[in-house]
Amino acid sequence: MLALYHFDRSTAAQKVRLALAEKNLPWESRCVDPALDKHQQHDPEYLKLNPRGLVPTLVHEGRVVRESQVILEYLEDVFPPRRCGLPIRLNARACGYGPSWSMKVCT
Ligand SMILES: N[C@@H](CCC(=O)N[C@@H](CS)C(=O)NCC(=O)O)C(=O)O
Repeated sequence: MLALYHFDRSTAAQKVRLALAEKNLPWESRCVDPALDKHQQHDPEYLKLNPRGLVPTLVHEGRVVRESQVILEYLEDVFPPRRCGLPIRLNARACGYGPSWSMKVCT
């Protein structure tokens, strides 16, 4: 299970939520409320996960991943994008990348 420590207004956490949604991955929300009267990002329990007291933090199968960019790379490695059956080069050509058939014929 993936657990994401985050709060709604955090743009760094938003990137991670978008990646989770794009990959259609189920995840548990662990809200870290930074409100002035709460400061949950400085709770001793949370600081054990993220000593800098920042969100987001992802926990997956006991692994703690910090820094939004690192989390995005982790998700890409562990849950790579699904590809359809075609080889990658064929896929790319079908999308209009690479030399097209007509260009090959004309040159
Ligand atoms: N480089 C970090 C930045 C994380 C960051 O600055 N998070 C902010 C929210 S966007 C935060 O936790 N702020 C709480 C605080 O400063 O106490 C990342 O991308 O994960």
